[in-house]
Amino acid sequence: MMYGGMRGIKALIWEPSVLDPEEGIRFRGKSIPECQKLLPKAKGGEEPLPEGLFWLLITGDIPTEAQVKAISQEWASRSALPDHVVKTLNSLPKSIHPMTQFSAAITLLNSESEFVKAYTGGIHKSKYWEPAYEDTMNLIAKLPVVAATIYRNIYKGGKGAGSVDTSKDWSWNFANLLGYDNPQFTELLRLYLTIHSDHEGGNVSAHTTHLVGSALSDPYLSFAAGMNGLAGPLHGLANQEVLIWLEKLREKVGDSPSDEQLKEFIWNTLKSGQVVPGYGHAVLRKTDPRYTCQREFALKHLPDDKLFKLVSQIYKIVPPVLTETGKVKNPWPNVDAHSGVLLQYYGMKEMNYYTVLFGVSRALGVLASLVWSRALGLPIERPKSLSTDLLKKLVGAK
Ligand code: CMX
Repeated sequence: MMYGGMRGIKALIWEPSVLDPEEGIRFRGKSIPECQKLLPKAKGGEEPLPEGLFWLLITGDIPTEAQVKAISQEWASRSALPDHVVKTLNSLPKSIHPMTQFSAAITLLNSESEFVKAYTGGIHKSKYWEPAYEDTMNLIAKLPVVAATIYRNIYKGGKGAGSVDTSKDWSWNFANLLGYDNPQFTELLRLYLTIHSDHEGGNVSAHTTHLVGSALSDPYLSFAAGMNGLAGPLHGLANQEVLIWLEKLREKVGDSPSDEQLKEFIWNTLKSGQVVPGYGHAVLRKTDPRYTCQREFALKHLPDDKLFKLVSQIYKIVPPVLTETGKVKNPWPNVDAHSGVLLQYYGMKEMNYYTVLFGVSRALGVLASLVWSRALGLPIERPKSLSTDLLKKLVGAK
């Protein structure tokens, strides 16, 4: 376990969600289809509002429509960015990866931290959770503005697109700031921001946020650290990598390859020592329900899209190939295998940006948990490590 990425070690307390290897994620005991059914929707919409999911993650209860509306208003009213963050973002070269910009802006936002102010002012430790909660609400409120500023700067010549409307929900405002006015894209964003929010505590972005927070670094610094982990290709960056891989595939074999051509391309990826992005998981042992619900969204809204058809064909071919390698523990697709296809369909073609959307969503889960960590008074995290020599002695190896 020590040499194998600590798989299976039960070592963390994480209240908002638990991941079952067969069934996938449950948010406070509720599956994704249950959340889609139970959580409040926007007027005329079918997908859950992420505000409602946040309420569920942090309190354990399904909110009413009025409670969700109150969160939407709260976040819209807290969304303004301080000047130094806007100026810094506007001065960064376009060549800097969107995730690097995202993490830098979040780090800089710690100038606003209520937790830092309270700690410096000598707050009693039993009250840590209160300023941690204020920072959480402020940070989540500001993330769409940060993310959209990065998007407009890098891809749209820095021209802004609308401002935050306090009568609208968080995803509507985010879509508007990004410059998208198709109501179906906004619905997709509501679903996307709901399902990427949390995946229990051991994944890299969640565990990092938790670890850094345990040193009483404020929620901004803790979450920025988590985002640097999300930016790795084996974690959140995989949604970008999937699209890059698909582009290479289309260049090589076109839009309608035969199953044999696909198989050969997949084997070539594996033989060149690379992973098939969007497939496999450290905990899951079945198709990720986050993949399935995005597939259902595609079947409903874009059943004839060429790229969706290709992704569906890949879904049939990759698992048996990965199984044939004899070493991949989970040959099934994860969330990242499907998200990019949907974004492409609605015109968001800039694949390098996709992980930022993942990051905005991930804030809901990891920050809900951070508030609980401070409320429970969890101590600084400090597991024990051993050298190989000591480990050999411990197990009596010669
Ligand atoms: N393609 C090729 N090889 C894969 C593979 C894939 N999709 N998934 C696992 N393997 C390989 C591993 O690299 C490992 O190989 P070595 O023994 O040569 O090192 C072997 O199979 C065993 O790995 P595992 O126990 O099945 O998987 P891990 O728990 O070590 O890793 C993960 C999990 C996700 C990193 C891995 O499946 C992977 O690299 N997938 C592709 C990247 C990806 O989609 N990541 C996103 C995950 C979801 C998310 O966090 O957003």
